[in-house]
Amino acid sequence: MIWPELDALLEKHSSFLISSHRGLDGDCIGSQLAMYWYLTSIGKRAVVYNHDPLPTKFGFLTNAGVFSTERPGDRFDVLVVLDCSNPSRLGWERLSDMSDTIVNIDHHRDNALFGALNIVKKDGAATGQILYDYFAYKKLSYPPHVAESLYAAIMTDTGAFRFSNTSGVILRMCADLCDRGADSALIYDKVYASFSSNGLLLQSKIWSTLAFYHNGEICSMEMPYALIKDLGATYGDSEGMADFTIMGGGVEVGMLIKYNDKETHFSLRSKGRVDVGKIAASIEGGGGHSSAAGCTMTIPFAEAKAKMLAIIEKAL
Ligand SMILES: [Mn+2]
Repeated sequence: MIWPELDALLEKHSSFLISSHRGLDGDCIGSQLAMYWYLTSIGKRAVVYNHDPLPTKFGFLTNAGVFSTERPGDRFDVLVVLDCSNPSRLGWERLSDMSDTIVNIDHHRDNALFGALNIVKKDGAATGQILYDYFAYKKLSYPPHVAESLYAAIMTDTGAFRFSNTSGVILRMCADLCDRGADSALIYDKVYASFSSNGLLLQSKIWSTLAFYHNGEICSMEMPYALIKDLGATYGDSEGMADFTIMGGGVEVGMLIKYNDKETHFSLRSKGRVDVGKIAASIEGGGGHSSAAGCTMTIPFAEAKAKMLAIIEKAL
């Protein structure tokens, strides 16, 4: 049981820096807020710092204002890294300048176990699930806004309870979070149904690139990063589009390709036959889950796309 170790470490120290991966998603946001609440509730100093900003659609969450992209100038006793398989995914460097001790809490199976304490539940649906279990172990009674953060974390990493990582355990957990005050309809509405008109316009442009390969088993969509700014949209508006690439019957693998002159990023999705986590991990810096993963190639778009198509076709 690793919880007593975590207890001891959190008790012993007084200042904590909380951070997560680039391209903030619901799980990393909700988990950071839950950890921030817990640490401050036991009288600790906690600061939340991420390379990328909080997507505006998550601004409704209580304490959303603690998210900062400004690197703190001081040191912390402990760096708590949540939902992040590898320090390189933080997007910021010189971790040892910030703290000597790292606590690593995550559910990615390719987690590099880079912490002094590693709490990695590889079969977990979300990092929010791990924190839920910790709070349950502590028999904590927490306010509705913390239940809301944990619910948002688990909801987004299960694709609103549609992905195969959704289970009875997860649904019972989320039922309990609703009993504790999480408003499931409101959270769904804020996260999935609150796009700006510019955001929807961006999505329509991405949809217009829809293409199929390999007898319809591979589906792709594309977006030059510059399009976001051109349309007055935000990065968050393109988040979630990758999930649409496996909506077609007969499609096995989907990819959303985002690119600029220097690099080409792939958000990969699979219905199960192909392990896209393995494909992503075969590219340096890439990784993820068997059904959803990501990687970046530092080569131009057309070349990168052809290369990825060949890799997927081989896996099929
Ligand atoms: Mn996650």
